Amino acid sequence: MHLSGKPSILRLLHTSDWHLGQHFMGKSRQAEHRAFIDWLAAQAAACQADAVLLAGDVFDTSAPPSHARELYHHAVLSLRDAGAALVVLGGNHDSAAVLGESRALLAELGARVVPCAAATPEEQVLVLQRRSGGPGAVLCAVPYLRARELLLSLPGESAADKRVALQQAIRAHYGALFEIARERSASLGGLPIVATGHLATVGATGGDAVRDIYVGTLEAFPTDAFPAADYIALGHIHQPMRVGGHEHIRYCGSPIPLGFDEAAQHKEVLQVDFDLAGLQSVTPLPVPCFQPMASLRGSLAALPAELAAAARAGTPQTPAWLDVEVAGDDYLPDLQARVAAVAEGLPVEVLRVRRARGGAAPALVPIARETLDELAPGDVFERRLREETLDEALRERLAALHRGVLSDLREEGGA
Ligand SMILES: [Mn+2]
Repeated sequence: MHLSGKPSILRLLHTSDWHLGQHFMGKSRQAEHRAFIDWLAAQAAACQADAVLLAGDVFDTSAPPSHARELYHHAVLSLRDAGAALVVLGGNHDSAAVLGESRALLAELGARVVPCAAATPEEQVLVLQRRSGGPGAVLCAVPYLRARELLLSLPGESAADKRVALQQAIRAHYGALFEIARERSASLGGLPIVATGHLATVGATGGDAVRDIYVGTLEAFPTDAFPAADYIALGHIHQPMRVGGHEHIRYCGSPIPLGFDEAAQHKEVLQVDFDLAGLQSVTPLPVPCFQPMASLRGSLAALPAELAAAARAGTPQTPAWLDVEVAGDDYLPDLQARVAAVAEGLPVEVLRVRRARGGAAPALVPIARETLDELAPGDVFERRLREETLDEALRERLAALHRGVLSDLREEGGA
């Protein structure tokens, strides 16, 4: 970040990973999403943002329910009323066909939609206009890129070959757009260049949950393969972070926690200011918490105090959603009932109760009564491996391959 003292010529709001229509342990996120959209429109009006970039995963599924589509339309209209131009990029959760179907209609309302890689690179290079009139920046509008859009698969290629080829194709895609953007920028008197993306990158830093995403992945995109844009607005990772220590390459993260593992994260939208020299500043705008959520871990004895503390974030109208994991060696067949009794009368809703796994004597844990819901996929695989006689090197290799498969699945349908 540099503070040049020159006037800002363009102000963007960078957001991503809305996952409209998400259903979460039987709970709808509709009210939270609506509150977020109204908050975002108010921010865009208050800070006089010129444009809002939505960097992929608009919807949670490829066939979003009607209420999710309605929220999307509500966002388009609210941001138009707030005076900010909306640019929507497709994510790995989005169906390109669903985003594409309303593209021409939304263009009439000032929103530009790039659902997938276009037939020609020119279609993905957009000029962002200033509120006050006139061009403010050139945008390389890059959505989530599917291998089939960029490459012809060659018979006999290994999975590793395909990943290397895809990475090179993504780099070439950025390169082609950037060349066009540079010419466009020059012809407009040297405007800043912004790029978007919806992908995992190497060099992203963050908590363990995020780090885990990269374990075993070869397809994460190296930071130095991005073009020399003034700002790169990324989606796909739900925790806000800068990439590889770069101030100008950012994930803004999802605006609401999409799982209990995100409950403790700060959720934000990034306000990005440009002057004629390029990036001026990046300012996180913290998104208010519309639905308190917490993960509680501890012994049954400690639970009443923990529940009471978590309940302080809830109200009778909006009870706090809780994920409770009880530690201890006792076999507790009536755990659900015990937790429910402790929660009685508090403004909380316990969405999940689990027993802690592992401990000193995992072999003695009565796994027969366990349900699959209580286990992570890695645990299931590990237990299956335990039934085999394998040397340590082979066991580790199998576990690593399994992590790679899980990571691929997350890439397609996960974050
Ligand atoms: Mn996502």
